[in-house]
Amino acid sequence: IDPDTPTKTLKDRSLRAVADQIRNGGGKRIVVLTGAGISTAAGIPDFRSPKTGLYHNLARLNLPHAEAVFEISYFRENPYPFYMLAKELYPGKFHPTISHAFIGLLAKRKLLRMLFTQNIDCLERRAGVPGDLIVEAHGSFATQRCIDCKTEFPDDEMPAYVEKGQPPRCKQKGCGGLVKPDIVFFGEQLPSTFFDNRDVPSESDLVLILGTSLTVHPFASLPDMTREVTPRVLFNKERVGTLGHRADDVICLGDCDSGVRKLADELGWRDELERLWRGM
Ligand code: CNA
Repeated sequence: IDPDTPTKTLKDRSLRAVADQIRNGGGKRIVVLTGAGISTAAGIPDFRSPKTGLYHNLARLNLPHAEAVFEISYFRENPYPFYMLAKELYPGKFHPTISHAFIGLLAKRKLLRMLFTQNIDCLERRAGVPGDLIVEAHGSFATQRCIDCKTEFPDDEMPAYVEKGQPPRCKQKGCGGLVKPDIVFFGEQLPSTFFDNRDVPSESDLVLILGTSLTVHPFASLPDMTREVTPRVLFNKERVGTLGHRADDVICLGDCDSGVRKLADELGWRDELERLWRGM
C-alpha cells in the first residue's frame, strides 16, 4: 500500500497505534489466526521454512513428494512416515512460547473473541486459552479413528503406539483398518467448528495473524473475511497473503515472539506476560 494512504481506524500503521486501539476499547473482540511459525521457538519445526522445515527434512523418507505424508492414499500404502512425524509433534513434549502466552493473556483479559489455529500441537490450550475459544481448523491429536469404518480408537491406548511409531489397527470385528489421529489430511473436510465459526472474523474489531504462510485453504481466506475498517496485524518472518494491501494493515516482520513482546511493551503488559509464560 502507498505509505501516504490514510488509515481508517488506527492512528497510524504501528504497534503503538494498535496498543492504543486496544487500550481505548477498540480491541474487545480480537480474532487471532495462527500457524506453525508460533511453535518453531518451542522446538517444533514448521512445514515450509527453508532447511529447518519438515518438508525439507522429509526428503530422507523417500516420499514421492513431501505433502504425501498428509495424503490419505499414501497413508493407506505406507502409514509409517506419518507416524514418524506424529511421534515428533505429539502433544506433551513441548512448552508454549511467549506468543502462545500472549493469546492466553488476551483470553484472561476477556479480549479474545476466537483463536483459529492450523496447529496440531495443542500448545494454545497449554497456554491457558479456553477450549471453547479455540477452533482447531486442521483438527488435533486429541481423538483418532479408523480410516475405513470411522470407529473411534481409545484415547488411552494411543500414546504407546505413537511412541513406538506404530499405527494401530481398528478393533471392529472384520475391519482391521488403519487408525489415524483426527488431524485433517489434504482433501479432507475441515471440522464443523471451522464452518460454524467462519463468520466470526467479520465481527471482530482487531485481527492478529501470527506465524503462518497463509497457503492452506480455506484457512488462508480468513484474513480477507474481516471488514475493511478492522485493523489486521501480521507477526511473521515474511509478508503473506494480502497483508499490507489495506489501509489499516500493520506489518511486523521478524520472529513473532519479539513482535509480541514489543506489543506487550506498548500495552504495558510485559511483566504480566513474562510472569504468565514462566508459570506455564
Ligand atoms: P508453514 O506453511 O510452514 O508456514 C510457517 C510460516 O511461519 C512461514 O511464513 C514462516 O516464515 C513463518 N515463521 C516460521 N518461524 C517463525 C517465527 N519464529 N516467527 C515468525 N514467523 C515464523 O505453516 P502454516 O501453519 O502456515 O501451514 C499450515 C500447516 C502447517 C497446517 O496444516 C499445520 O497443521 C501444519 N503444521 C503444524 C505444526 C504445529 O502444530 N506446530 C508444525 C508443522 C506444520
